[in-house]
Amino acid sequence: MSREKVPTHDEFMSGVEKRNPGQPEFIQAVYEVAADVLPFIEEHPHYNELQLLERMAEPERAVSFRVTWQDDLGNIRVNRGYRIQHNNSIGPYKGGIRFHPSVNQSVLKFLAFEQTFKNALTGLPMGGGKGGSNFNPKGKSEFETMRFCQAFMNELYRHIGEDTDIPAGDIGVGGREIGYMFGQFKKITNRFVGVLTGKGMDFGGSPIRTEATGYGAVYFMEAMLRNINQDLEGATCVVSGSGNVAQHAIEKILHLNGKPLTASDSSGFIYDKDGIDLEKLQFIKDLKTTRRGRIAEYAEKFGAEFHDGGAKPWSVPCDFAFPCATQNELDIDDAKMLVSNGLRGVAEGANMPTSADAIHHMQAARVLFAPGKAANAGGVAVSGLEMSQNSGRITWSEEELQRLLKQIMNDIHDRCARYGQVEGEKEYLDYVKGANIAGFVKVAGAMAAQGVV
Ligand code: NDP
Ligand code: 2IT
Repeated sequence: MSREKVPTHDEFMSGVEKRNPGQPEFIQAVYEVAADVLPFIEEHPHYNELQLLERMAEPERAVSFRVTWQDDLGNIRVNRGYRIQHNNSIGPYKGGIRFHPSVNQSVLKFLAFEQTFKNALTGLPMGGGKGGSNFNPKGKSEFETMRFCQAFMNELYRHIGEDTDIPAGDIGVGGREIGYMFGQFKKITNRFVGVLTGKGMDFGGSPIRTEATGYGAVYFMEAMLRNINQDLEGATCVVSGSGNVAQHAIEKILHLNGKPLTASDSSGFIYDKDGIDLEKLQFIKDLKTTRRGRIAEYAEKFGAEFHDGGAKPWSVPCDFAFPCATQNELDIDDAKMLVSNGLRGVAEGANMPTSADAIHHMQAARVLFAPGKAANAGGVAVSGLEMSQNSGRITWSEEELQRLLKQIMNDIHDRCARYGQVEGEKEYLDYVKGANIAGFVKVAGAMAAQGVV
């Protein structure tokens, strides 16, 4: 087979940009992966012959649909729903659903692209997908949320299935929303199957799925530190976000005797100089999961500082940073501030929270840096284990799942380390490059074996 030479990064990206106008997040995610993978392809030309990176940069299917529902006042409301089925080479499409006003096709395509690499890194047989809606859950009543979830599923059910595409939660979608969507899927299809993960424990959910993403991100940090004979004991940790991922990152930091100092939401961040302890964390969990209030209440209750106006916590001096809110929440100025304050490591609980120039700045300062597709893979990994339990109609014990999650995070660390060697460095690993290449190799191998389809 003959093929022209491997494209340069600029050549490759100019094609991606032409095909995806007005989609900056998607272009950003592909740009970062291509920067690491193209030099690897240069050394392994058969990937080029089969156009594997080009094929991976195109979702296999992108569905967009109208979601019509009625609010409590009787008004008819219209939102847009999406499901991006990015790549099913190594297993059925798998990935979360996001409800947030900022959701559009670019955001979901970036998330589905990242998910494909992430799921490959877990070692479990899951392809990549993502979905969601521009629906804003803030201020909605319980019944409005339920009616929206049902209306969303009225269309989504055609595109998903336990062996086709298995959605889960993400921003704005937690156990409550998954329950409503599952109920509607079951009503429409009359089938009780593991078509969604993150379900309640009474109807097919898995132990520790709720905790898995945050715990996993801290396990990944622990694994990077273990590799250089260090640990989290007594280390100060700055966390952004206060949702599912942030809460459980804080919890695991506490289990490992670290000191979490901050939490945030879109209105600003709290800085607790005494540290957030388990009791204060319980307040955050109740505040965010049950009462759905604002993080400023923490400052009032415990006398901590509150920085408003959407401020981010990166000005607080720390050993380790865990961005756990959303994409592009840590930029180059933040990175400079963190490094000058003595930062030692970052694990991304969120997807693509750090800009590329910020990553490069921190890596140049030899800060350990774990990208989201590796560090936050614990959530989807336990989702994969939920799928296995559902297929076998059994529930494994919590101890077993705790053990498997830790094992999977350590394995992901080792997969990234394998491809993350840095020339001239004995100890320092480039986990970004390692994750991108390890994910690529797995998906590309499966695609190559399955022919040009
Ligand atoms: P939640 O909805 O539980 O929490 C999201 C948190 O981030 C809230 O504190 C929210 O504040 C804040 N946030 C969201 N959007 C913005 C924004 N545009 N600006 C500022 N703050 C914002 O979501 P999760 O904790 O589940 O998800 C957090 C991140 O982790 C996302 O990037 C998600 O993709 C990623 N992730 C989640 C996984 C999971 O299992 N849930 C798995 C892997 C990754 P506010 O309430 O004010 O909006
Ligand atoms: O970004 C992610 O990995 C998730 N939101 C979880 C996906 C899943 O299928 O559990």
